[in-house]
Parts: sequence; structure tokens; C-alpha cells
Amino acid sequence: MGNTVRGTPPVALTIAGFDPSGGAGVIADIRAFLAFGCFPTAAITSLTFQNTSGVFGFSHQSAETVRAQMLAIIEDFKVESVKTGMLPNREVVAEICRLLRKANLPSPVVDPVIRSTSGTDLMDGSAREALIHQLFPLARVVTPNIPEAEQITGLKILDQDAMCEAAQQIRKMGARAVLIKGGHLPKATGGSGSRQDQAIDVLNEEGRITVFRGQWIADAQVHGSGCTLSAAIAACLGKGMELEESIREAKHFVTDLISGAQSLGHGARVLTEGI
Ligand code: PXL
Repeated sequence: MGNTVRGTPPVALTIAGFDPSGGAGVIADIRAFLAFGCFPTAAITSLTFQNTSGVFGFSHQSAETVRAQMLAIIEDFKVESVKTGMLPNREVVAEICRLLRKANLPSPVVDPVIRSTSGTDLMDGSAREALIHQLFPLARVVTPNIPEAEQITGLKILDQDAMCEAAQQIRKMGARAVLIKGGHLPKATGGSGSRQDQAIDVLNEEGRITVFRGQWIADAQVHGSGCTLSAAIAACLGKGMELEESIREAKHFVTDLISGAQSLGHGARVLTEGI
């Protein structure tokens, strides 16, 4: 009695920045990992100073301190799933790539965090090149939003067709799969075949296109929804689900969270559902 047999939870690792106000970065990732039954671990790449109103500064970690955090985790646990978020500079990106290969870690979900919603650059120019050329080829899936996909490809993305083109270009940069998140798409220009009340995400997995249609939620400018989606995808992959199924589950999860988002601070709303 009372001795229920429980399975071992998959260990999930996020390598990302720390947002002290809890909306984005590792705190958002940890919440998503827990919601999907994963054991959360984290290596912090940068301490950011921010809240729901904006980013006021940061103290980046070095390649050595990111490496030391990752070693502490991977020498102890069998990591089943990895997600990367804010990677501030080229040295940190290169070190993460080295360890991913050396420790034979699972292919990460790579969220190419370039700039905060409030307009602060979260990585320097050299990191962007390293991210594209070194990390994209190791990724299970790369998950840019529209502004990130525009910066990576140089394309102007105003509709679904342009999202498909951008996904194709990013795949040519070496990524096995690319999920372009359409939450930032202007609502009135949803592209050919799209309905105006839908949020559209486009997946290109090894040349195969899948369009995910979710409920459009007015004013979806919610802090941390991108981090949460990529962490939820990583959690589902860690539980052994296929990529497409993982994205579907993660999208449902994030859509529910966004529709229940609340204003706790003075700026953007935050995800509070399930707390
Ligand atoms: O949502 C992008 C993001 C990711 N990670 C950290 C951030 C932000 C945006 O501000 O601060 C740490």
C-alpha cells in the first residue's frame, strides 16, 4: 500500500540565460520541463537584469563557467534532452558545441535568441555566426520567431509563403529541422491558405513541410512564450516522442498558457497558468 511504482523522469537540460523576474530564460524552461514530467537541470549562460518592462543589462558567463556547470550535470546524470536559449558570445557557443559532441548529448532544441522583445541585443555579432555555422548543424530543431528568422536569412517575412522560404534557407545552413513561429506575423497578412484567426507555425523537417495552425490570441505579446515553447518541445522529445508530435503537444501547452497570461508586473504579461 502506498508503494506506487514510479518511472524515472527523463533529465532535461537547458543552457540559457537567467531572467530574475521569471518570465523568460531558465525559469520558464524549468517550469515547462516540470509540466511535462521531466527532471529540470540548467546551465546559465548570462545573468540578465530585467523584468516585465525591459532588459537593463547583463553579466555574461564565460566559456569556462558554462563548461563547469554542464560538466557537473553530465558527469552525474544521463541527460535525455537538451535545449539552448540565450548564448551571449562566440566562445560560449563553441564550448557548448564541443561538449555536445564530446559527451554525445542528445541533439538540442536550439532557440536562436538574438534580441529581447523590448529591443536589447542578447548576443553579439560573432555569436550569431557561431550559432549558425556551429550549432545549427548539431540541432534536432531550430525554433526562430519571425524577427529572428528575418535576421538569420535577411528575408522580410510577411506571410506563410515567406515563412516556408525562410525555413528552407535556414535548413540549407545545416539545420536538420526548422520551426518558424508565426506569432509575430501581422494578423491581416496570414499568407496563402491561411485564416486570419489562426496563428501559424511552419516546420521544415528534412524538406518535408508541416503547417501547424493554432488559435490566434489577441495581443499575444507575452514574455517568455518562445522559451516555453522550445523547452516544452525538448521535454516531449526527452520523453521519446517524435518531433511533429512534440511540437503539437508543446503548442497546445503554450496556447493554453498564453490565453491565461496575467499582468503581475508593470510591463508584459506573464505565463501563470498551472502555478
Ligand atoms: O525570449 C527571449 C529571451 C530568452 N532568454 C532570456 C531573455 C529573453 C528575452 O528577454 O532575457 C534570458
